[in-house]
Amino acid sequence: MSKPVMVRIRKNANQLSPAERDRFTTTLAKLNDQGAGLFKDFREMHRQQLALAQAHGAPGFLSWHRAYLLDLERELQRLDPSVTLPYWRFDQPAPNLFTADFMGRSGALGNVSFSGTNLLRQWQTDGAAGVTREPGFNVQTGRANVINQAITLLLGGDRPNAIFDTGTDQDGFDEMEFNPHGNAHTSFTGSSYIRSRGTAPRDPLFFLLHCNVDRLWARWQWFHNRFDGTQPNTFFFRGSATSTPHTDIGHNLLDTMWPWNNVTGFPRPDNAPRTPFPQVATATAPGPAPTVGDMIDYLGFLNAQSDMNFAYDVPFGVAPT
Ligand SMILES: [Cu+2]
Repeated sequence: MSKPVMVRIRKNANQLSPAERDRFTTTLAKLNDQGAGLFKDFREMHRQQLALAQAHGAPGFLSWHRAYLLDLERELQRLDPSVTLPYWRFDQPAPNLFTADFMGRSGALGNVSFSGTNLLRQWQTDGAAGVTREPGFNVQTGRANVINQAITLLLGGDRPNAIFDTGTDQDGFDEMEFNPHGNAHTSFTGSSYIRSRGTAPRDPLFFLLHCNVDRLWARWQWFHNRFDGTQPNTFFFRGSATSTPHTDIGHNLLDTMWPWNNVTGFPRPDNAPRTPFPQVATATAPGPAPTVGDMIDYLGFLNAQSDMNFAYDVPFGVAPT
C-alpha cells in the first residue's frame, strides 16, 4: 500500500537556485502588497506587548513560532504552491542571501536596496517604505554572533535534554531562545527592524531567521528523539493535574495558542488577527486551534495524523555538525 505525498522541503537560503529565490521574494512581496496585504496580520501578531508575551520568554516559544511560520508558509503556498520558507543558517556565512536580488543589500544608515527585478523593492510596512537593517558582521565572509549548531544541539544536556527546564534555572533547550535566537537578532545594530521583537516582522529576513530557529529545534528533536510531548524530556510543562503548570497562559502543553484559538482579552490581546489556523488538503495537522503540544510531532512520527507536510532539507540521519 502506498499513499501519494508531497512534502514541502524548506531549504538553506544561501543555496537556493535563482528561480527558487525569485519565487519566494515575489510571493512574499505579493502577500504584503506594499503594506496593504494579508501579511500585515503576521506583523500584528508579533508587535504589541501582550501578543509578544504569548510567544516569548516561556516554554511555548518554539511551538508558537512553528505555528506562526507554518501559517505564513501556507498563505504563501496559496499564491504559489511551489514556495517554501527558506532558512538563514546564521552560524555560517550566507553571502548569497544579503544581495540585492534576495534579502537586499544594506547601505549607509541601514538602508536596504533591492535590484530592479526583485519585487521586494516595493516593500512597505506600517506606512514606511523599505527595510532598515545594519548587519554587525561581514555579510560576505562572516556569520552572526551566535553559538554554532553543534553547541546548540547539546543545550539542555543535563536535564537531560528537556525542551524546557523546571523553571528554577536555565539549563534546558529553552536556552536557545537567548543564544542563538536572540543573538541572531542582536547581530544587527542601530535601528535595524530585526533587532527588536516589535519591529522584527517588518524585515523579511526575520522569517528566514526564525525558520532556522525552527530547524534547530527539529534537528534537536531528531537527535534526541523528542517527538512525544507527553514525555517531560520533550516538554516539561504539561499543565495537567499530574504535572506542574506553567503560570503563563499559552505555555503549557495542552494550552491552545493565541491568536488561532480566537481567545481574546487579558492576558491575551484584545483581538485575534489570525483565526482559525489555515487548513489544507495536503495535511490534517495542526487543527484550527493548535495547542502547544500539537506542534511537536510535525513529521507524524508518533501519529501519522500529526504530519504537517513540511520538512527540512538537511538529512538528519547523521551526527550533528
Ligand atoms: Cu518571536
